[in-house]
Formats: sequence, C-alpha cells, structure tokens
Amino acid sequence: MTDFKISKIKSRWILDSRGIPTIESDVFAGKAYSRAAVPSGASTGVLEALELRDGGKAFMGKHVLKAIANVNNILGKKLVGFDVREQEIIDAEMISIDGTENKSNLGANAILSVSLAIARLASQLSEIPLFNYIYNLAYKKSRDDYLLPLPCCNIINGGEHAGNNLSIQEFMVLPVGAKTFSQAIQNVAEVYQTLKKLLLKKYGPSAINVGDEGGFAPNLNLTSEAVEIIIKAIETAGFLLGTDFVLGMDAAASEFFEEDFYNIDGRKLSEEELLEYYMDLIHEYPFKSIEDPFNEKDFRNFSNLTAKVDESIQIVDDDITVTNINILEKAIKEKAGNALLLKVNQIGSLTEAIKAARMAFDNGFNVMVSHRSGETEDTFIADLAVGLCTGQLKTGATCRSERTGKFNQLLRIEEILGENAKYPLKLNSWKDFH
Ligand code: 2PG
Ligand code: MG
Repeated sequence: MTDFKISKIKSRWILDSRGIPTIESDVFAGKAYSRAAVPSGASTGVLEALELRDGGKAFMGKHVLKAIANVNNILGKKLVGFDVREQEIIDAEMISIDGTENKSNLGANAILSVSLAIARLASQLSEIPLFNYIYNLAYKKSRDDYLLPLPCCNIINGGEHAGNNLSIQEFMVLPVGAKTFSQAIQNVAEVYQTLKKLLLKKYGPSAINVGDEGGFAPNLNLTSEAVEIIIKAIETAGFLLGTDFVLGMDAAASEFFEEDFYNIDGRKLSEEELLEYYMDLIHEYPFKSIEDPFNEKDFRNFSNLTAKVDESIQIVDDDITVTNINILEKAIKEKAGNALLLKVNQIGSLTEAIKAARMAFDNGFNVMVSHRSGETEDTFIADLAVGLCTGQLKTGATCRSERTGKFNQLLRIEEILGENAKYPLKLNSWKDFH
C-alpha cells in the first residue's frame, strides 16, 4: 500500500541563476520524496507576497536561513501526517499558520517550496505525470489531450535584466506558425542563432553577451533598433513575419516610470504619449502581446490601452495583479488588461495560483505562465502550463539551462502525450480545453 502521508520535510539553500541563494525543500512520505525550488524576481511588483530574506551581512542580506528554519522547524513539524493529495487543505493550513495577508511571517518562498514539492510528490506516488495531476487538481476532472504552450521567448533582454540602455525589459518572439511544440522551439532556436550572427556583425562581440533570461543584451538605445534586428533575424532564418512569428514585449514600465513621466528611448513621455507610442509600435510591427505597459498602479491606462487595441492583442497583467485574485478581480472589473501573467512565487502557493488562473479564464482573460528572472533548474512551471492548459508560457530564450530546462521538459511531455499533445493555433486556444 502506498503511503501518502507526510513523514518529514527538509529544506536547504541552493543558488539561483544569478548566484543568489534561494530555498529548496524535500517533502517525504515514508522513503519516497519530491523536491521543489523557488525562483526570484528582479522587477518585482510591490504587492507580491513576501520573499523572506535574512538581512544582515551574509549574501549581502539575501540569505534565506530564516525561511529555511521556518520550513524545518515549523511547517516540517505541523504538516507531518497530512496526505499529500490534499493540496488545498495543506496550502490552507500553511497560510493559516503564517497568519498574514502577504505570507510575511513564514515567507512566501518557504511556503511555496513546500506547496510545489507536495504536488510533485502526490503525482509521483499516484504514478501520473505532474501535468496530468495538476489538471485533475485544477479542474476536478481528467482528460487525455493537453494543450502545450506557445513558447513566448525573450530573445533580447533590457531593463532590469541587462546592463544596457534598453528601457523595455523583454523583446519576445511568438512562434505561432508552428504545428507542434517541438517545431516551435526549433524555430525559435534558429531565429536566436541567426540573431546572434546579425548582432555580432552589426554591433561587434559585446552585443552577443546574454542577459538574465538568456536573451542577448546588446547595448542598444532604442526599442525600434531591437525590434528591427529581431525582424531581420526572423526573415533571415527563413520565416515569415506575421505568419510564422508574431512579436511580444514585457515593457515592465514601473521600472522606467519616474513619478509623472516615463523615461523611454532617451525621451520623457507622458502617459498619453506612452499610449500613443504603443499604438504606433502595434501599427508598425506585428505585436500581439504587451505586458505591463504602464506602471503597476495605473489601472486606468491599462484599461485605456486594452480598449484601444484590437482584441487579437493581449495586454498582459504582471506587476499590476501579482497573481493575486483580489487584485485580479479589480483588473477584470475595470477591463485593465485581458491576460494574466501567472507566477507561482508572486502569491506563494499552488492552490492560490490555480485559483488565479481559473478566475482569469472564467472571465475571458488569457493566462501566460511565467518564470522569474532569477530561476533554478526546477521545471515545475513547464508542467503547470500544460496542466492548466494555458496555451502560453514565457521562460526566457533558448539559452542557459535554467531556461532551456523548461523547454526540455516540454519536449518530454510532448513525447509522453504523442498525438494527445496539441499546439495552440491562437492565443486563446485554451477555450477548447477547460
Ligand atoms: C517579468 C519577470 C519575468 P522578474 O517581469 O515578467 O520575465 O521578471 O522575474 O525580474 O520580475
Ligand atoms: Mg513582467
């Protein structure tokens, strides 16, 4: 008889992709165990659940020994005996032990490491793949075919993720013309390698250094320069712009917002001018996804832009909603955006992340599962994107193992599913899967 009851939890620190410590937890049921690690952002939303750091000298204040102690000494004791298949009950228990709105007692990083490891252990002990387990958990039913995500790949890095002058944080290519996930990621990898050659030729060797998310970080000054060279790479690699690939961006505008203007491309734009700036970009180039176009408090301008763009274009809420259902509710009500960026560590438990995704879908919003700029080798979000059938995932470029690990897990999932692996034909393909 399989033993599903938690017998022990053990947490430790590991290094994330920027060399900053983060927390990893092992949850045991008898001799079996599963493990999960927690990522960390650089351009974080102010209302994100609290990532507990020690302060003081070690790792420049960024050590996570307090969070680790909270798992080993508190959660590890209180959760013994819980059945790992009771994800919602265990997450609720951890939230209640923490007792704060933003998980500031135990740390969202402490709670999340346990929450994800529990789901992984339950899937392992139930002998079903993690994506399958997540689907059953989220939708309380089962299915045979799954929607693999469109990989929204960030191939030029700017903003907080790179040491260059680009104001826009992420320039993404979306391989919408592919018929399968594996073809899609191959197409992106070919564009990425072509872009490398073009950048080297035009700007010299320093232009092919990469940023935090594996995209190139050339020292360009203008958004248009980055977009133009990406388009050239798409075409040089033999693809059709608009058909094989469309474009996406994460402006992460809170990072270049300065009280009453936006500092972009060496200019100071008012909010009205910034809105026009996006409209011009959309007019000139096939942008189909724009994330965080205004600062995270500006619901009004998120609404204005959403109302102005064609409905085939996504306005993605990240820092503004921080995967929090109470804030998402406001965004839905005010039509501030039409898509949710889903980051498990913004909210701190799997149950709450699933709730946010379901609320988004129930209200017609798209959902894009997302990594953080500080990542680990943990590939949980690949299974999460498939399990929720979001049809979209952003996890950087086809470079650096903490990014490619997620794509590689998706290649394995595609293989497991065979003909039951579907690939999105449009950004809201999820509608057929829920
Ligand atoms: C974002 C993320 C991930 P960070 O803004 O969407 O790309 O960046 O993890 O630094 O918040
Ligand atoms: Mg973002």
